[in-house]
Amino acid sequence: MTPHLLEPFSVHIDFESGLLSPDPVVLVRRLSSLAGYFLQNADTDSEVYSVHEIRVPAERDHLLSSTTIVLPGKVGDEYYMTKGHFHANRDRSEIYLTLSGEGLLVMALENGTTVTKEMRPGVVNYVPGHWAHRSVNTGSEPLVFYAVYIGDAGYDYATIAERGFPVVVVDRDGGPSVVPNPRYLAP
Ligand code: PAN
Ligand code: ZN
Repeated sequence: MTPHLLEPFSVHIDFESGLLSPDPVVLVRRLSSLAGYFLQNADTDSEVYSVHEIRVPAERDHLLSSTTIVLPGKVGDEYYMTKGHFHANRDRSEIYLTLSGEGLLVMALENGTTVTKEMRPGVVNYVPGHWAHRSVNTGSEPLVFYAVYIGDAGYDYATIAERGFPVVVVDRDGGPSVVPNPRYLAP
C-alpha cells in the first residue's frame, strides 16, 4: 500500500503536564475500564491515566506518538498503572521518554521473562519488539512520558487481560516493590 504523503507538522508538548497543543485525540482510562487489571477491586471510578495521541495514519512508514499521563494513586497496595499490551505486530519496537514524575516500566516476554526499568525525567526506555509493556506510577506526582512507535504496531490487549503480567508493583513500607503476580497465568 502506498503510504499517505503528509504535510510536515509540529506539535508542542508541555513536559510538566504532558498536554499537547493543538490537543489531539485523548483517551481516558478510569478504574471502571480497568476492572480485573488490579488484584483488588476498586470502590471508586477515578481516572487512572490518559493518552494524548498525535494522529498520523497507522501505517508501517509512519511513526505514531503520544504522551501518557499516569496519575498517582493505588488500588489496595498496587500502584496506578496502564493496562499494558503486546504489539499486535509482535516485532514492532517502541521508545519511551519520561518527561516528569517517576515510575517503573515492566516488560515481559510471552514465556514469562520479565525486565523492569526505572522511568524518570530524561530517561529513554527502549522497548524491543516481542516485549509486553506496562508503565506504573510509583511516585506522588503524575508520571508523564512520550512514546514513539512504528505506525502499524497495533495493540494486543487480550493476552495481558487473560494472563496478567508475571509481576506486580506494590507499595511495601512506603516504597515500590516488584513481586510475583499471584494471578499470573503462565503460558
Ligand atoms: C503507549 C500506551 C499508553 C497506554 O502509547 O498505549 O501508554 O498504555 P496501554 O495502551 O497499555 O493502555 C504504547 O505503548 N503504545 O504502543
Ligand atoms: Zn506499545
